[in-house]
Amino acid sequence: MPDSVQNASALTADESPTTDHRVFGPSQTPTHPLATAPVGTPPFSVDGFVREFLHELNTNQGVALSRSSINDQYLALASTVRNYLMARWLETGGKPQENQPKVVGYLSAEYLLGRQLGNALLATDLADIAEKGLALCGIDLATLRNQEVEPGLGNGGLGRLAACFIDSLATMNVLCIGYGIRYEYGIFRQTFVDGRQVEQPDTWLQLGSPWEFPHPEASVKVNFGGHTETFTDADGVEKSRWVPGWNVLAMPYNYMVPGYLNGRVNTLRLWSAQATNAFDLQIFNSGDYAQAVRAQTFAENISKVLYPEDSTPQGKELRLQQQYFFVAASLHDFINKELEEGFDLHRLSERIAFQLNDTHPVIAVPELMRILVDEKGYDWDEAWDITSRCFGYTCHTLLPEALEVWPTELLGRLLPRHLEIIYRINEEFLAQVRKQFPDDELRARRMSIIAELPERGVRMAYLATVAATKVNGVAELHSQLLRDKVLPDFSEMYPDKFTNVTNGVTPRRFVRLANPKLSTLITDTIGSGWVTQLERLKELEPYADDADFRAAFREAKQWNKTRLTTLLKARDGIELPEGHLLDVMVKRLHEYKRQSLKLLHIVSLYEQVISGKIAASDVTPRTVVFGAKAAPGYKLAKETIHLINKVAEKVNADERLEGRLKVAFPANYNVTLAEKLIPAADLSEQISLAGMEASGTGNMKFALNGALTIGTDDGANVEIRKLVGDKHFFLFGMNEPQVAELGAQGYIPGDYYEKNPNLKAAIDLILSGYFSPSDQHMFDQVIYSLLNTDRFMALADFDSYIAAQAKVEQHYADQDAWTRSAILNVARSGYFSSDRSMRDYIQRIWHTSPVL
Ligand code: 26V
Repeated sequence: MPDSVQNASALTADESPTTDHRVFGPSQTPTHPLATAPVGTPPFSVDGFVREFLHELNTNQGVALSRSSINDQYLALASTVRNYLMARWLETGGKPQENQPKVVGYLSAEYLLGRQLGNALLATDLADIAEKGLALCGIDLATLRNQEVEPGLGNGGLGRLAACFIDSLATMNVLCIGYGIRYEYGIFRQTFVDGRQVEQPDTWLQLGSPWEFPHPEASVKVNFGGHTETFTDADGVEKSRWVPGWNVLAMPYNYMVPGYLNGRVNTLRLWSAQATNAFDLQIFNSGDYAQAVRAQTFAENISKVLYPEDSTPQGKELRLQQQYFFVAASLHDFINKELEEGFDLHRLSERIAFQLNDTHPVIAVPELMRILVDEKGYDWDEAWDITSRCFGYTCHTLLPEALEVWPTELLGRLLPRHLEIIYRINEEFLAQVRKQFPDDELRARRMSIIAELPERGVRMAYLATVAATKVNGVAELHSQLLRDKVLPDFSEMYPDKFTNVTNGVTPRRFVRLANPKLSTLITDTIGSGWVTQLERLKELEPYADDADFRAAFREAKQWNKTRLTTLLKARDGIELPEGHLLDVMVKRLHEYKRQSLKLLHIVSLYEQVISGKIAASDVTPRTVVFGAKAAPGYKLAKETIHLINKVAEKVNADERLEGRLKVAFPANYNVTLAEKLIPAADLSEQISLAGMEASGTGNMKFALNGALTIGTDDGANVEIRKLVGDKHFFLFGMNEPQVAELGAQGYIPGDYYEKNPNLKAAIDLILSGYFSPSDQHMFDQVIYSLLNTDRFMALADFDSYIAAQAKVEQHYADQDAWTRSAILNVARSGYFSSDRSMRDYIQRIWHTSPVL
């Protein structure tokens, strides 16, 4: 227990309920309620909560309640909840011990956490008490929740997955340290100006950051640059060592990762870059003061901003700096701080399983080799034996342009010793290839970790695959394609290395918190255990045939729609009409995800009405909601956003539609908005070209919240459809083999345009400048890329997509049938809990066990 909590000093809180106006008087040396609280039960009475809250308001914010701002109140509430979590955190984080269970070291450049307060209140069961206590102070809990700016330290699915995984591990009592980067600016805030995306910096730290604990004393020095030199050691062996050129400090900020109602609190450790002291700065400058200050800025740049470019990962020096920065700090931290002194590193894999979240942290492999060989004096084979037991590698994409290849020129300049080590790993690996596959030099070249073209570079996915104990894809189809198409030579050489772990999402945040009404209905029907045993949702199946349950289910959906309507009105000035089918497509904007296909559906419907081909009254009342950020440098994606907004403008204003078709595109889609949008949705759009979306996780969140999916046979859609059943899922489009075949045949998008009059009319309407009166050619790029290349075959799937949408409308017309399907989607999606994903990782990859 920290002194500051135990020996709280006398304070004045006006409007406090006590007569002596003291929260803690000197005569009352308070025993902090946390000291005696049984694990997992809230320690506070409402009165106790009020005391704690006012105490925090007074001591941390230095204000009286009467003068406090909403931000003060939010920060005080956060500290109050945090203090409760802290007691267990300190325990969990105790001194390293012998025979401690194995820890998961999740290495991820991104954590898309979402707001913390709601989750912390849920994990501690303090929500009711807090609400009542705050009400006594005249404060509305919901207002304080809305004060929180979410930490958006990730781009999309990959970052959110990391956040779901650490939530599940804490809930399952598995020790885990999440390692990552504390970006000062997370994913940009998206605004629209004339329908165009404009990026604003994400200043998430500006109003205070009550969930983090900086530990400057535990900072770690991270070296860069310089050169290597050879020397002869005491035994006469020639060795290489790194003489770095410059360094920065990595300062850890710890975040609590609370398990759900189990008292466990794991740690997320995010590193922030600081300049080292003046002496170190002199290594790369000549002692000139102004230059030294500039150097400080240079150092701090490393954790300044999250790369929003998930479109062109290659060639960014700062990005490689970020990767090495957090990986070096994390390995150092685990080996030197988390292990007991004198620990025999031969046994490292008994204590840690490092999971590489995509290739971003793969530089950890040569870094561990460097530590073992250069710093600890192990010989190469011993070091490789240790290293190759410590890592698992998860691949999250199949797109060739998304696989990181670092130019050797850059890697060698930034990390010269690591490049040497990588060359040696490659040499030994290729020797093994040649031994196992003699007289197959082409194979050895194909498998080389070093690419020769277009320039010499290190293929990080190959390095990871060679080093890892297990390599996994993130859905069955993706794992199969990874084996058969991306890494076929490797899967032939190491058939047992490859496995699948289908992604999952945390039911705490994405059902229990995001959908309180549905959660209550579920708990009232099957009891409360489902939040940690999501497969128990199966018990809802029989209720799909119960008219009362269906009515209650529809009521919950309606409540979510009303909540969304209120939010979008206040947040974006968007009016959602009542009684519409809510059709939602939210995800990053990428060509492969095919927002353009959804757009063509909308334009086609619209065109058919305004040209009189169909009557407005034939259109099923529908509102399409988009949410999508485009990478700032991804021109076509940004043009697509612009086009969606322009189409929305026209469609929404056109009375010929009689209000039956609306398009909404709230800006800045993020976790916070997802939590309101997904529970309200009727229809989930998962329409990527088959074989392109590794898994998707939004698809799972929608199904769990009772939206039906219209989707291709891609990623985890395949598994969702299998589980919920074909009758309750709208499948369309080519499957992956058909895509491959059409590609091999030579795909000509123009043929589809010519053959389908509705498609042609929709495209022609855009080309006519109808949506861009000021410039007829405004959207030529978007359209010509579809007509000329259409790399992701949107036109080829158009017909089938429209037919599937017709089935959606038919089904939706029978509200009972639709609700039945929605309930079955919920009941049959329990598999997609990230708790299940974690069990799979634990059993097949990490071999860890829960602690008690
Ligand atoms: C995607 C693309 C697409 C085209 C251009 C280059 C590029 C570069 C990076 C990426 C994203 C790669 C990593 C990623 O975020 N993957 C996502 O991981 C999620 C969690 O496993 C998964 O659900 C998504 O399907 C997958 O796209």
